[in-house]
Amino acid sequence: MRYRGRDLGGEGRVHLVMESTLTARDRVGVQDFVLLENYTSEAAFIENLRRRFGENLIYTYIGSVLVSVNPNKDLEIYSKAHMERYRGVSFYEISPHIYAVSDNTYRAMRTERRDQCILISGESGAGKTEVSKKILQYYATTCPVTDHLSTLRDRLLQSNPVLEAFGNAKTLRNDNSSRFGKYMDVQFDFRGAPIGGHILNYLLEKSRVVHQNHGERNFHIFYQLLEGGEQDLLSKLGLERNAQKYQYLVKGCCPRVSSINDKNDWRTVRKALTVIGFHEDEVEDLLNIIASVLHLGNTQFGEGKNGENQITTEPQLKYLSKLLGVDGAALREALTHKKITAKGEEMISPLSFEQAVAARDALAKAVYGRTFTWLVVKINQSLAFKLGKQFGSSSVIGLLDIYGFEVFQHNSFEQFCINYCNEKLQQLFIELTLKSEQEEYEAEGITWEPVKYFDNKIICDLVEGKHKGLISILDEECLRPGEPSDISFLEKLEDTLGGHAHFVTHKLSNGKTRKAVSREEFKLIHYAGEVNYSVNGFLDKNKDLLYRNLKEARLEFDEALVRHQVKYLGLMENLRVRRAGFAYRRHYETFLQRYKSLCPRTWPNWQGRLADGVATLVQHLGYKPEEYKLGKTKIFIRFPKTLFSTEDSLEARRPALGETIQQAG
Ligand code: AD9
Ligand code: MG
Repeated sequence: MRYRGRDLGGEGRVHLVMESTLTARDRVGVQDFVLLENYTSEAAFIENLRRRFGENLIYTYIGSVLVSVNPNKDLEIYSKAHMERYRGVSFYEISPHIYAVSDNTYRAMRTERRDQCILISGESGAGKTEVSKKILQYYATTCPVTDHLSTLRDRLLQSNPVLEAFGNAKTLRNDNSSRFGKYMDVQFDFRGAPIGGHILNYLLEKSRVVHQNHGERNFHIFYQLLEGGEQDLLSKLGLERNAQKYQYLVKGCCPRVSSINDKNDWRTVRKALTVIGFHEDEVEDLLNIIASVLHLGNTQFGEGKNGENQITTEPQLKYLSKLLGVDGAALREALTHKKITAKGEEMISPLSFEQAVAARDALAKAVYGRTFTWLVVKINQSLAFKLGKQFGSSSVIGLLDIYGFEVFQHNSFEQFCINYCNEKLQQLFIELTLKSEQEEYEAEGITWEPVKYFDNKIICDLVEGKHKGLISILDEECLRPGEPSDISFLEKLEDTLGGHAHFVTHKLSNGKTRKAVSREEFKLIHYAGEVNYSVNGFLDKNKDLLYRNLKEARLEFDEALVRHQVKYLGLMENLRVRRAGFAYRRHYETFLQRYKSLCPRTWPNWQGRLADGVATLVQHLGYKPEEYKLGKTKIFIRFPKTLFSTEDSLEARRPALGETIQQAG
């Protein structure tokens, strides 16, 4: 998992590591991967993560990128005191933490008056959502807040339990897995106080409403309502306090989860809805809809006297009509018939049993999906910045929390969407990392050799290219008159994309067949690895986006999992980029202030230009020309060991320095 904030205070980097002894460094590893001696070795990279993890040090930098390993246990590192420790402190002066990233991002926003964004990525269960909450808590606790803004702050925080209740579920991988993507903007005024927020949601896994894999659950809200709802409320909604009674809740065979307390969570959500500003009648509407989804799931069909397909569960129909406020007869008709237009005339045609079940499930998914969208709209209304112009111009910090790259034995449209999304994120990430690095060298007048890296734009173009991209071809096939099918879509792909270096089907150019890809699959060679996608269901799913999820859960340091993520997140590449340039940069003033005691000509005070003072100092220290460069305002040091030896000299001189100061005192 990684985060990116802007690196405001490049100087001061690795301060803590340098303060520690070599032995300690060996034990806890390095806190910034750019310090790794053997930085091209994946094994050394993972060993460093392992050592730090063993010491409960879950965060490590690669420059301004923060890598985090989920501890899956509560660590005492998120208290208010910890937050205070990271306030206003330069990025590398203190051990790596999400609060350091949060604080630096915040300060960059304020000083540069530019919008900032923190990108969070990683596999399911990596801890993305947890960290996005920690960032929000950090801002809520440390930013200035006046009385009338405290309401907004509370609403921002309370939006999480509500969105999680309706958009998260237990999966095989994560008991609280986000089944939607979220981009949240927090808006700040000129004083740095949070004044508004906005949430963009996408790709809710609506299919979960009607089906869950074994060992998984539906969205939390259903269980919360049944466990925590007052008896009166349940009676009004026609519900029983037993999840086993509801078809949409029994598919995964796990109504209860040991790590989840649905009753308590229900109270939290009810309170949060009130804090956010939902009126009682709006909450009632919301719960009516949740209950009606459960009733829909229990709506059964059977054969009537004349062989027609009909609803056999009258009580459900009664509740549905009451809760949704629709006429019972109209609902009955809608669930068992469809309208078709033939020769310009509208006709009603009965649905078969299978068609009726599919229509029922489609209705449940649509109702839930729209309710979720409505919920986000309501939350956004409550977070909207309404305080007028007296607060001056504002800037935002955005938080992105999406799915991670995933590969299963069987991959379908869902994995295609997720992996494409990650491909885009990876592209953005590499571009930003390189760009900001290059910009700094340019601004400081430093020449450097750019590092070659794999540009995954070629894969993004393959997927999103106009007319010739995979998505365009899919859309065109969905709209094509005639009888488009998943296989005709695959054939179109072969015609258009065959021969592309990152696209493979079973057909070989010599007319023979490739065994590794079946006749119903295409393979994409992604940045992070090769994935075979089965085209089955692509057309239907493209019209109605759904999602599903994975396998076993990640409690100790799982090397295979870590290795995979190191690979797919491109961390080694990122490290190479960082190391190919200059590992450290410091403003002349900071550098001189810290090390001036190591040179008689700069101690106790250098009177001339700062750049000349630094040049004098490093010459005295014996830096070789290839080890450093002097920019306009900063010194750039290529190798960590150069700075290590300077730090060691400082460490060795400290007692003597102390004596001098004492004597002078
Ligand atoms: V998914 O893609 O939405 O399925 P996430 O969001 O990456 O996934 P999440 O934040 O939900 O994972 O974390 C999974 C679980 O790991 C949490 O419910 C916690 O129990 C646990 N976790 C995550 N981060 C931390 C942490 N910093 N400290 C302790 C953590 N536990
Ligand atoms: Mg999540």
